[in-house]
Formats: sequence, C-alpha cells, structure tokens
Amino acid sequence: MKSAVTICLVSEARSGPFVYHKGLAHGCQQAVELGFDAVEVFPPRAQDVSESELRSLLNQHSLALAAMGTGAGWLLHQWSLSSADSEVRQQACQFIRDIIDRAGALGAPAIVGSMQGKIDPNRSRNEALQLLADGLSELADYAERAHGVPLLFEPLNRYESNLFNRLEETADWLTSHQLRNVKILADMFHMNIEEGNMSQAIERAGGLIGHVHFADSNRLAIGLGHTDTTPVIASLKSIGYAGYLSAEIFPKPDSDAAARQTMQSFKQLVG
Ligand code: LER
Ligand code: MN
Repeated sequence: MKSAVTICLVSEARSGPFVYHKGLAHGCQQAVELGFDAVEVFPPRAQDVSESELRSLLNQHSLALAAMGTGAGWLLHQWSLSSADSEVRQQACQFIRDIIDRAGALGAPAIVGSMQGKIDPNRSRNEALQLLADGLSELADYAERAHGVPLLFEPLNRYESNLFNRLEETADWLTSHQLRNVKILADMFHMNIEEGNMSQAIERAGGLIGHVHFADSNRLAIGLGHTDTTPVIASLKSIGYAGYLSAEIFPKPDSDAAARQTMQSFKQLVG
C-alpha cells in the first residue's frame, strides 16, 4: 500500500477535510518532506490545474498523483449525475470528463463522490439509480479508452447522500449493472458511520476496492480518533489491496501535524 495526502485548491472548501490548502507547489513540497508517495488533488475545475505545472512538480519531487476529486462540481454548482434535469447531468458529465482527462494524463483516476448527487424528492430511487448508472458507465468507459485508468466511485455517509452509504450495497449494484472499470473508494470516515463491521465490508467488496480515504472516526488523522485501524489494514492486506491510503482529513491541529500523524500511523500499520 502507498501513502497519499490531499491538496485542496478550492477556496470555498477551505474548511473542508483536506490537509493542504496553499497551492500545488506548497502541498507537493510538504508531501515529499514528510515522506508521502503521492498527492490527491481537489481542484475547482480541471482547467484550474496546469498539467505542465503539476507534471513538473510531481517529477521534481518524485511524487505520483493518486487521484483527483470532482466534488467541486457539486459544491460550487450542485451538478450531479443523478439529477432529474438533463442539462445538469450534462454539465456534471462534462465537468467529470475534464477531470478524467487532467488526472488521466498523469496516470491517475478521477473520483465521483458528492457528484453522485441525491435522490430528488419527486423521483423514485430506481430512476435516480438508472441515471447514475448511465453516467458512470459512460465516464468509466471514457476513462478506460482515453487513459487506461479506472473511475473511482465513493459511497458517502447518510448526511451527504441517500444513494449509496455502504461498500457492500455499492459492490452489489456495480456488479449487477455490469459497470465495468468502476472501482470503489472506501472512505474510512464514512465507513465508521455506516458500516457494521469495517473489516467485513472491505473483505466483501474485495477486488472492487480501488482507493482508500485514510481517516479516523472523527475525520482527523489516523490515531486521533477511535477507529480500530489494525484490523482494517489487515483486511486490506488480505484482499491484496495495493493502492493508496490517502489522507482526506481536517488539517488539525494544523496541516503539517495532521500529515505527520498520518505518516506515523501509516508506517506503524503498513510498514
Ligand atoms: C466527501 O465527504 C468525501 O468523502 C469526498 O471524498 C467526496 O468527494
Ligand atoms: Mn472521501
């Protein structure tokens, strides 16, 4: 397993669960100093990340890009793949496709988390799920064809979405809809709220897990909450997970302390 730390470029998300908020150069510099393998970037839009700047920062620091988030499409515009409004769905698709291109050019996947949306009160769950399946299918095919990368899909806790909250229901739905090239993002903060047993959930989702948000129960660095992380890591090892543990956490008590605590836990747990 590999380590990653988040860099948020969205000023409206300054109080969000991201470690670094002072630009790409600063985030990459700190990431490498503290021993991370990679960075995960949360941009306002794809066009706001210069591919050449990010590529040269990654090369200069021997870092990888772990993933790129698309949540700003929801946060700033309320665009989602399951919206009842076809124009909104189109905007959502284009926004995500642009991030697939930006991340894919650097060998990394895009994340669909908040942009799955929520079920509109005047629509049925089945209708919303069909719209979501259509959007994910198109985007995952595109990610594969254009860049040979998967698309990451993230179940969220009940306060953020009423579509998918747990890994197992997500895995069953992806499988039954034959949504190829979509991998599950297991966020340990959401899992702590929704899963009965985090280890079992990981073992059941198995090879469908493609990324992990590495957060303690309170969305602080691992070791600062009450999640029993040792069995969670053992389960990730048992399914042969070799992807990123990416710190999507609040920068508390400050960014560097959160990153340092994450790295210390990572070394203890993963070796
Ligand atoms: C939001 O809570 C979250 O976990 C993000 O990764 C979703 O885009
Ligand atoms: Mn997350």
